[in-house]
Amino acid sequence: MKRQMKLSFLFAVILTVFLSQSVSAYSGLADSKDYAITRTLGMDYVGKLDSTNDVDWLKYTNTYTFSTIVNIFVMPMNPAVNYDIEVDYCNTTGYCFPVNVADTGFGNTEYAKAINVPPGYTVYWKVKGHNYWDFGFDYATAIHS
Ligand SMILES: [Ca+2]
Ligand SMILES: [Ca+2]
Repeated sequence: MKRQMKLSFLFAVILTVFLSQSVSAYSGLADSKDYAITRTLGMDYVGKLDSTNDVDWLKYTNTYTFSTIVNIFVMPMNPAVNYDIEVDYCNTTGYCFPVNVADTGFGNTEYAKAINVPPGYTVYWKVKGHNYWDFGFDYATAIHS
């Protein structure tokens, strides 16, 4: 019994630490492309959509002198929610076009795969709810080479 209590306390601490990473996520944060959160390749970003109209924009610019192939994903932190990513791929003159991303359903990770990013190009991606009720939970997203 004592051991069980200890474990659940530990779990609560871990959960609190985990959830506190997303305190900066709210409607008004990164709601448009102009205010997209700049990301580098690698580390996950944890955010939250807190209303039906809330979206979060993120972006990555290839600052290398060579092209890089990237993958972008969004993973909902709750199996009851369906989050989507929409990708906008922009060249050095600011001309952008969308990249189709297939929906993978409730609770599943969604991927934009094998996007070739030449030097100076910027990839924007928007995290949004799939349905009007898909919000209220954290997500993790990242861009990886
Ligand atoms: Ca937002
Ligand atoms: Ca989805």
